[in-house]
Amino acid sequence: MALLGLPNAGKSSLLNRFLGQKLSIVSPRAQTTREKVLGIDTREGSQIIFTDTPGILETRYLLQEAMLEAAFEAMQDVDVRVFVLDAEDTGATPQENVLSRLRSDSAPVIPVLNKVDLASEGQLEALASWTREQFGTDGLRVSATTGEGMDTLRDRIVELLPESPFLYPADEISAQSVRFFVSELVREAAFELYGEEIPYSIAVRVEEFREGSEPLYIRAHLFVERASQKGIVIGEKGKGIRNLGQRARAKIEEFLGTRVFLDLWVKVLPRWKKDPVALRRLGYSWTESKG
Ligand SMILES: Nc1nc2c(ncn2[C@@H]2O[C@H](COP(=O)(O)OP(=O)(O)OP(=O)(O)O)[C@@H](O)[C@H]2O)c(=O)[nH]1
Ligand SMILES: [Mg+2]
Repeated sequence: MALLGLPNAGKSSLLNRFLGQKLSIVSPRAQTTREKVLGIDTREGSQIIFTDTPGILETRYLLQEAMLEAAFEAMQDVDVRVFVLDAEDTGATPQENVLSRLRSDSAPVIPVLNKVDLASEGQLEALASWTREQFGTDGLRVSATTGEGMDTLRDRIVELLPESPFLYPADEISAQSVRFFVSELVREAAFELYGEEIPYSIAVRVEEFREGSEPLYIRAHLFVERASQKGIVIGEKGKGIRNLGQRARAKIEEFLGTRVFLDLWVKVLPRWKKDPVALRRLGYSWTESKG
């Protein structure tokens, strides 16, 4: 199944809540997730493969094209689509072209009103009547924060999933690399520390991951678009990058359950968000015609 919706609706938070583990990065700011994040949940004889996706957005540069494509690709590939709405933001409904894609026959849609812990009854009713119009059913009320409604949502998903042999071993939680999650956690720390456009101009790539070392040695490059941004990230006397390193290290240690030495380097990769060659180097992909 795929978690789909506008940016900031709470898709990644829902994935983490389902898995009972922090897998996908979360921030109060929109457009945090840039790629699909896979989470595998096996229990009581069923296996759900959750796909978190980037928020569906209007694209202005190539990175966003890749993000949008990842979301649409997930929408196409899955058996069940969970369409997440931010219930406290009644205006946040997507445009008709997105809705018609969502409603297309290839997979059922479960509309979900997330953040019920923040929303008023009036907001919930307004959105429920909107989902009734669009999908013929009231949005399921859930909260990724309190866990409200999540069991019901899980049951609905399982009901709609087709019978199939397990695709992954029962003890596996994701199919993506540890390097990917490490780089994501560095990005999450950057969202917490830096304002304005900085987190959006940062890409992270793990360059070295020394298995067997104690503490585990990880070297990562943090790419920014301009020299001025490098200055901001590093900060006065290196204070910024030290803070970032500490925060990111704590997150990575929690994720890996082991002590980590995190070696962060800031590099300028001019206009990487718009440059097909740079984007590919950073692991983003999209169909060729847009590159
Ligand atoms: N109060 C409350 N806050 C929530 C809930 N779900 C998510 N949030 C908050 O909403 C913000 C966005 O959450 P994310 O999970 O990053 O949202 P997203 O849909 O993955 O966003 P993008 O990756 O940018 O598309 C974060 O600050 C979350 O803590 C909820 O049920 N209740
Ligand atoms: Mg997200």
